[in-house]
Amino acid sequence: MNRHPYPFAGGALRNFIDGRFVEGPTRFPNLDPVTGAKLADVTAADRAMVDQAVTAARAALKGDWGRMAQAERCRLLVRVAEGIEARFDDFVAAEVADTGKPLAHARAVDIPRGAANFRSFAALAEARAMPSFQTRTADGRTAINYSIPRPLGVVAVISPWNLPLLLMSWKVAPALACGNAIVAKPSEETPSTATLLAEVIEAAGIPPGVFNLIHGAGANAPGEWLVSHPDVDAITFTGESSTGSTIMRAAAAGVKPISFELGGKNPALIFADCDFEAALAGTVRSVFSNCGQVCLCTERVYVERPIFDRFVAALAEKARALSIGDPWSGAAIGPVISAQQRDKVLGYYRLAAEEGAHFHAGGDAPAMEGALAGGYFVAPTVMTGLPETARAVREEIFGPVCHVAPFDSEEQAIGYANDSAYGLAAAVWTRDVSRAHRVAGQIEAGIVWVNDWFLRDLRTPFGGVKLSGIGREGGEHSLNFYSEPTNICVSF
Ligand code: NAD
Ligand code: 6OD
Repeated sequence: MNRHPYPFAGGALRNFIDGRFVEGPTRFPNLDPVTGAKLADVTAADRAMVDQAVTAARAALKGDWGRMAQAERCRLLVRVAEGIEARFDDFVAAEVADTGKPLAHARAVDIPRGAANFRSFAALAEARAMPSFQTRTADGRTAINYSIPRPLGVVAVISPWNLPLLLMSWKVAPALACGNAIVAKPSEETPSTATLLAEVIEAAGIPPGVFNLIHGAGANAPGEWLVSHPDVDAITFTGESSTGSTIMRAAAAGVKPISFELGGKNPALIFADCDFEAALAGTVRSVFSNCGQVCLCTERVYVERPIFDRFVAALAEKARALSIGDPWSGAAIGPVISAQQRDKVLGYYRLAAEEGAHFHAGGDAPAMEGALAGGYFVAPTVMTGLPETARAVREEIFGPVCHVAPFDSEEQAIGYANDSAYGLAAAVWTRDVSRAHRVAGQIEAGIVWVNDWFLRDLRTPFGGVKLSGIGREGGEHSLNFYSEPTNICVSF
């Protein structure tokens, strides 16, 4: 496919505050993970700009946005979806440039979901009805009870780099649909689609101050200044569990509502009665999609012993066959996001080797040629032989890698799946319907896929247990988080 130009090539990305694009006082480079070359400068917000963004959001709540009919708000959100679709190629080029992700992934998942998030939450919010009912007390008084949803106020949205537009819009869309005003901070690694989103939001006619965007890093930087800002009413965050823990401390000071979608160390349980080819293809997808950089990716594969050797051999063969390279050339595996992430993943490969892993595929960095030699590539990796106590089996690596281990009973498989500090997602592969329900119901995770992976319906609850998060978003769960109901009890 012809390379569509990166929309900010050679320029400087700006913050979006109170309806205006403004430069920050300092700059940092936005690097292309495919080559390591600079794509553009990003101008970072300083503390005063974070204040201005929060002030603008507060003011917007008191202006047209606060008075707007729900139907009109939802109409504007549909215009945002249309705006993303109208600039589809720009969004794809920006997402691919920032992340190096496979072009097919950006075209089929990231950008369509960015638009779908706005459409879906506009429709859900417009159709929302809260129950009302009549009450009669023991002493004979009667009342009608109804509830009205109010926005939370100013919502801080902090998002990561792996699915930048998808994950930012997953929070921005329902928060706007519920009438909030937003200050959003994308990952410093992926500022581009967030900036395009600000352009689209402005063009859609959403009033100034309703959506503000600040650029910069997290700790001791705009992220931290935003989540600790006293005039922010709620925080919604997607990222690492350790960052969630830090942000929770900031939220605790103001007893603020939080919604956290955090890390995972997700298992796949593959029973001997599965459809082998489907389980294999599904596991290849769940381990290697987006170079393993989806929080839902499988990093622990447990295979019932009768098919263990065959499955490992087939998975390793598929891993070795994955094409690695430039996303615009159609490669299935791109680089990881940064030099730091590459070093982290390679560090886990070395650690796994020290812990006794046997590598069936990968385990190192592939030799890349020409401009790609400066990119952040790691090899798709399949390993076996580690004890369940190994750090490479217990800690989230967030790269194109899995460890495969055998199991001998349903009980043992469930035990392995649940023996984790995380609880985000799991996949179960079996043809036995009773077993599928029995096993899925015992797995400690926010979502369990049976005979599939990453099949999404935006109405379902999405989130994690244990270190993987707090709360649920999706459908009514998002509407419930991004609004506060007031119960009104009218005696008659
Ligand atoms: P990260 O936690 O390093 O950064 C996420 C965001 O938080 C960035 O915008 C960053 O600048 C900001 N940040 C960092 N420190 C901060 C602080 N002290 N205060 C405020 N903001 C701060 O995560 P990442 O490396 O960008 O993303 C990868 C991680 O995200 C993985 O652990 C992955 O599993 C997780 N993730 C989870 C989900 C989910 O839905 N559960 C989805 C995607 C990614
Ligand atoms: O599909 C979603 O709604 C979602 N939040 C996916 C998260 C993927 C994590 O990287």
